[in-house]
Parts: sequence; C-alpha cells; structure tokens
Amino acid sequence: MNPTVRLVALAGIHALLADAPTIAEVPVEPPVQINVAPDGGNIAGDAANEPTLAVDLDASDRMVAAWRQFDDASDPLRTAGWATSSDGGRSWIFHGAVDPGVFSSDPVLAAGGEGGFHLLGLDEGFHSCRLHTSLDRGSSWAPAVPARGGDKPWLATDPARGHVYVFWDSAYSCCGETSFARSIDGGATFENAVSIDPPLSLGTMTVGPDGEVLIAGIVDIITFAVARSDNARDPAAEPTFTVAELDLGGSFGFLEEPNPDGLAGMPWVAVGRSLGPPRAPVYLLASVDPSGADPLDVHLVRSDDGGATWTPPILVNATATDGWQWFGSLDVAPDGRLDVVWYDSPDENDPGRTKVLYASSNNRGETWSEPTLVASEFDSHLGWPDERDRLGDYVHLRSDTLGADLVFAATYNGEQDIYFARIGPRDCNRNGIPDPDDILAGEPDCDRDGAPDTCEIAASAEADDNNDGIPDRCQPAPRRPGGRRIPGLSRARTITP
Ligand SMILES: [Ca+2]
Ligand SMILES: [Ca+2]
Ligand SMILES: [Ca+2]
Ligand SMILES: [Ca+2]
Repeated sequence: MNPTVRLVALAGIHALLADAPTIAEVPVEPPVQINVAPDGGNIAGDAANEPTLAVDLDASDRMVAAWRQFDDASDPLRTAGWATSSDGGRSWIFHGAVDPGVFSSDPVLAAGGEGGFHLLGLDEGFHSCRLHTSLDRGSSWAPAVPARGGDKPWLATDPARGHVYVFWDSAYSCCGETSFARSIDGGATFENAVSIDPPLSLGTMTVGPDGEVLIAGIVDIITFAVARSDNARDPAAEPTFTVAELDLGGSFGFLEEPNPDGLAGMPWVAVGRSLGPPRAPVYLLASVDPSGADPLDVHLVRSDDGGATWTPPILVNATATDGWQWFGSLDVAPDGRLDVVWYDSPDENDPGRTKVLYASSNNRGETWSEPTLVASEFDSHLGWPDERDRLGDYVHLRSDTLGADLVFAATYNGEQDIYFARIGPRDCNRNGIPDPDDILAGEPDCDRDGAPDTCEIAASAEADDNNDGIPDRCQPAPRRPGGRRIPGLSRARTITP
C-alpha cells in the first residue's frame, strides 16, 4: 500500500536561493519500503524497527540503512538488518543481517571518510557493543571490533579527524560507571571508556563544526541534559565533559499508549553549522509529557553560547497539540534550517492510529511551519515482535541543503516494516538547487530519469568505465571500420571489442 501524500505550503525550504519565495511547497515522495525481497515485495511474517540512516559523504545518492530485523516476528532474536540505495532512496537492496544469526540490537549508522560507513550494534546481554566498518560504501562489512558500550548506545563520527565516538547508558555499561569511548584510528580500536558526571542515559550524540562532541540525554525523568566535550577532538587528551541540565517543559516520554512498552522517542541533539553569530547554536529536542491533560508534545530548547544558557521550552507541534506527538526527531541543515518529524496519534480512544508529520524552522526554532504529512495513517499497535509491545524506540532523520531523508517503521503490510521518505526537493549535488532545476539549466541527465548524471556516477548507480563523466550506457555507439554506427546500439548498451 502506498501512503497518500499531500503538499502544503510552508516557509522557507528554498532559503538558500536568494530570489526564492518565502513560502514554498514541500514535496514529499511516497514512502518506499526498505526491508523487501529481491523483487521489491514485502517479506511476510518478519518485523523491523529502530531504523538508522547514513548518507555517503562523497555521493549523496548512496545511502545505507540498518534496523532491528526480526526474521520471525514471534521470535525475540533480532539481527542488524541492512540495506543500500544508490539512487537517493528511490529503491533499496536488502542484504540481510550484517552478522547472520548473531543477536544485535539498537543499530546506529554513521558515515566515515572516503565512502566508509560505521555500524554500531548492541550485543546480547546489553552490556557491550561492536562496531562494523564498511570500506566499500556499505556493500560489505569487516568483522566487528569491540567498541566498549552498553545498552541504548549511540554513534557519531568526526571524519576529518578519523575519530569515532560511542555513547551508552552507564547503568548498562561494559565497564564500571562509564558511558563514552573514543576511537582515534577510524574505528579500528577503542580507547578506555570514560564517565560523564552526572551520567546521562537514553541519548543521542553529534559532532559540531569545531569537533566538539555533544550528547543529549536525561539525568532523571524530568531533567534533560546536554554533555559537551571540547577536548575529545584532541587525540592526546582524555575526553572530559561538562553537563548542562535542562528543563524541557515536561517529563521524558515512555510507556505511552501509542507505543506501550517503548520510549516516546530519544532526546536529540543537533548543532547549527553556518549561521553566525552565534556560530554553532545547540539544540535539544524530545517528545515530552507537558503539564495538563495533553499526554505528549514535541519540545525544543536552544543555546546560543555553547551550552551555558538555554531558551525556555518551545512547542514544535504548534498546530496539532491533541494526543500524542511521539518519536520527535531533529536534524539541522547546512544553512541552519531545523527539520523535525514526529509520529502523530491524536485519537485518545484509538491511540494506535498514527501518521508521520514534518515541520521546519528557519529562525533557530523560534517559530515553526505548518506540519506536512510525510506518511499516511497506520496502526502502531500491529505486528509487535515477541519481546515487547512497541514499534522500537526511535526513527532517524538526516537533513541536507533542501530537505531531509527519513527512515521510519510503519505497519502498512499489517506488520512492522522499514520505510524511507524523501522530504523536500532533492539536491543530489548539494549546490542548493533542486535536481530538476539543475537539469533545466543544462546539467546532463542522459537517461532522463530526473537524476543528474554526475550524481548517478558518484553513487555508482551508473558505470563510467572510461571516466569521461558520461554514463557508459549513454555513450555513443562504437563505430565499425568505415565509420558507420552499428544499428540498434545507441544508448542501451555498448559493444565489448
Ligand atoms: Ca515485512
Ligand atoms: Ca500533544
Ligand atoms: Ca542541485
Ligand atoms: Ca540520470
């Protein structure tokens, strides 16, 4: 079933274009299922949730997704399922488990340098993690290395420095009270774990423009926090953290009716990159239970001084405050635009009725666009895998110049499956101009599929064996001696001499 899509007007998705209108439509492509059979059809009887996404740093149409894959929804065994796309998420190849038959949970992906990817997984027993590294753009994975860790792990990379960072809940730690470990050799080995005081849990992590490491989490049920390290980037220093405790205007959401045995989402941290001053505003966002009858809303706070002071809580889902706004997730675009998605379950008599919405802000979170529908209604109560009554604990949103890529779990087949959605115009060469406009302006698209040739070659979606920047299958046909073209061989294929 294809979720229906509608377009709504909202502010500023074209903010990079000097002459762009301030109101623009946000196109959303119909979600595409990722955990599919080779023919693209649904695999019946499985369950899949907690997806994560990483985009190749050198070719944005090349992506890797991973998730908790239960091959049998009635069996608690899950593995790290993984899939790749070479066409910007329009289609996916599901490769199976990274470690077939081996328990792995809570997968988190991050891009490394030179087409590399890292995949962190939680081991059986929930007190250690392993890191897989792919040096072939997600096509295969090297054997995993120990990565310290523990339950509710998160992963971030600093490709410029070759650093890989792992964060986890100190209550489920591999090693005493610790919750953070660093690799300074591209994920080959990890240093001794360090602690963060006070300890944070259930968090996410990112790396800012100056190599600062930022971790979001909770200290207790009503206290959110952002931990910051300014020396993790220095390979000679042992990483240390300062922790800012924050009031997000509500308590941490979990065990809520749309997701009875799971979280209402993770606390997300993001940092602005090019707006300035301030150079790098820091944001924390989560679904929280505010005071009053409303069970759950998405709230955001911002710091413009590196985490010393923070704004009061800002309501993100301003036009849909009834019911549960859960799985609130945040990322920030290169120009500073904030992108947020959440699962919207407004019916208190039928809390499983859920759709996915998106909103953006072009003024550092002060005001938010009207929500755009990303994925039409499904029942979040369907297809719970054996272990617990939940649709996982999170989804994953990755912003770019003109929009965002989302991986999420939904039940359109009557069971839990993983989907990809493109929100906003595609900009595969990251020049701030939508692909169709680049093509209209002369960017070659020899197969007329709407994707510029340069992007398709970069993502290895098209072969370019002679390195001339023209996809081989668009190459003029070889000539016979005498100069006549061989009939029937123009664009589709070439002759091998
Ligand atoms: Ca399925
Ligand atoms: Ca609400
Ligand atoms: Ca472009
Ligand atoms: Ca093309």
